[in-house]
Amino acid sequence: MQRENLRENLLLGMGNPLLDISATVDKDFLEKYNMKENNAILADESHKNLNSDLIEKYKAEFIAGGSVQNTLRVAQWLLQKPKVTTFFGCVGTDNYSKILKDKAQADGVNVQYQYNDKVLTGTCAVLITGSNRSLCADLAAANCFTVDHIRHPENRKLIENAQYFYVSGFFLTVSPSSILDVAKHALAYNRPFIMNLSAPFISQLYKEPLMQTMPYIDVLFGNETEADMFAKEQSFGTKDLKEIALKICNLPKQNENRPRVCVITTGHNPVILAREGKITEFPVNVIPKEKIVDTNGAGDAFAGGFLSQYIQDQNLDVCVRCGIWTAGQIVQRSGCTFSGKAAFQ
Ligand code: 26A
Repeated sequence: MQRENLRENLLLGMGNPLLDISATVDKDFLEKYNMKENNAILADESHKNLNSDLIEKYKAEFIAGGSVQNTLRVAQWLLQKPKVTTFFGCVGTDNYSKILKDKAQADGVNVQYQYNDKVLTGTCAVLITGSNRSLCADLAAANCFTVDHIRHPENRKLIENAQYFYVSGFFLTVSPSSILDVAKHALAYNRPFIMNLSAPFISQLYKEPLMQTMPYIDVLFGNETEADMFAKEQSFGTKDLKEIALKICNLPKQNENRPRVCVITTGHNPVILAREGKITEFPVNVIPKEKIVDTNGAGDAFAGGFLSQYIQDQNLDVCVRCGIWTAGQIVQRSGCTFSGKAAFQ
């Protein structure tokens, strides 16, 4: 690994800090809450008893979560140098936010939360069935993030000092104006702006802010169901993931000097990388079923592995290979967790 070009605050991420409440459940339980395997949704009135049900009936575990925060924690694990990444997101002043902050800081992330003393820290119900996971986020305080946070002089300095920016599609549900602010800053300084499609419902229900942001996106991650929904909503007229990836690269772009890269993961099938009209496929080292604990955080870990190399100027093949290796590690543990020293070569 190259280390010389690593410094503090190289990568700045924004997202929803959430504490995951995770348990293995049966399929009836999923149905009770109208949830589908391998989906991610926002909680509504019908989910108000979901967390307590998980805690009381299924001995749920509490694990640090939130998609972008997971990605940054994982990147820190690979980088082995504290505070290369900085995280912005909004939490409450309760015990859950203390747990989240302690975990992220222990993993090396420079955590700069916005605090809201009226709303509780967000949670995410994680329902594991076999090797699948279904997520239901109750954003609570995470939804209270405001653009004031990124305008605060101390945080502005961090933005100006960062070289790479990463935001989840999930964050489009919270503060599209903060996303656009950061994206425009990245463009003005010719710095990479990286996003994730995050979940099918983002392309469907948050199409307008997503497409407003698209011209600024230099690197876009997604999985097969997210890419499929995006293509459908954009009337691409194809279900072929390679064609979809190429079409995403060709959507209008502000910074024409930096061709858009689109990376689509497809579970244990090869990862698709599209750039400059070209597709490369990367086989996945398939983890045997008996070794898989849960796939919660696999996509976040892929992004974390990829970014840990991307911010060291490694070529895209190395970035994708590291993403694959990292996701393979995280699926062998509960939630987006890891231990020991990362051994990616
Ligand atoms: C807005 N939504 C739905 C969300 C999320 C989310 N993170 C941010 N916003 N829904 C689920 N997650 C997180 O995704 C991780 C797994 O990829 C969960 O907290 C979980 O840790």
